[in-house]
Amino acid sequence: MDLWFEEYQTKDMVISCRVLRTLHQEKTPFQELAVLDTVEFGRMLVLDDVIQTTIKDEFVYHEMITHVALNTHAKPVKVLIIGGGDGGAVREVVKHQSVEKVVLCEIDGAVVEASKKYLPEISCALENNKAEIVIDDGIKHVRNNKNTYDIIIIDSTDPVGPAEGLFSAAFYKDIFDSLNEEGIFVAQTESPFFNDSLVQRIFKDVSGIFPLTRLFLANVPSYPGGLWTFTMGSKKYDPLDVDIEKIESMNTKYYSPAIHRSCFILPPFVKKLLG
Ligand code: AAT
Repeated sequence: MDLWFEEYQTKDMVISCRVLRTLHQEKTPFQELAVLDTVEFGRMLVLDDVIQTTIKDEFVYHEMITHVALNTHAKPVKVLIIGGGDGGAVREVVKHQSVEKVVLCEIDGAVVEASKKYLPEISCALENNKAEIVIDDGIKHVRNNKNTYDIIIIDSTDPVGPAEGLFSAAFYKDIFDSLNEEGIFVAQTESPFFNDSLVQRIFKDVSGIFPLTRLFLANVPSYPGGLWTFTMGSKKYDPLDVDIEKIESMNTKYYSPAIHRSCFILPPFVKKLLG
């Protein structure tokens, strides 16, 4: 018998993938967690029936949510990741020589445990000696750590449940205060097709708080519509001023110096959202 996983990407649109095996399923205090082995995407982490990451395309998302910001900063030393319990963003951050410490603040310890067990390719750096794992709400963590980080990465679930507050203007203000004076933050900010008003609202909120706001794009096939936005707020550095000739090779599969530049080239329909 064929088993199919279905995700309602919107209330009127479904993506469906053939499943070879359900490797893990549990109800955590925060969400319903599953790890599936699928034909097209390989192993897949699913939270509340929404695909979070897959072996096939995780590299696009994890390279883009990290390297664009880290290579924009002159010398990132202390990095915070909020969410991202799978460890994919940590794996990319520790590739940077200058980084001395990366704190992963994930609300749900079960995501970390399941990723360590079933997704070793993604979670491999969670044991790295630069990495510190904090199981807590990211909102609380930034409030308690002012003027601390060079880079803050918001690798969060969609804006429902525990992640809802991670998309608010009040939270972006707390992020601003948790960064030191040359700090940069970057967040995954959903689809420009299916979450256009959210993308627009976030860009406006961040622009009201940070001197410089930029949006960039990448293609993540397992997310709704594929095309995905990331929003960056920066106190000093502009990603477009980076001398891309000087970017060190990081052994990446999607990110490259040319992509560092081209990901900021936006189609007119996206540009229009930003006003
Ligand atoms: N690396 C890609 C995977 C994710 S998972 C996002 C993580 O954010 C989840 O493990 C969830 O438990 C965690 N999270 C949610 N709310 C909070 C919070 N308030 N504080 C800390 N962690 C939190 C991202 C997938 C993006 C999917 C897009 N459709």
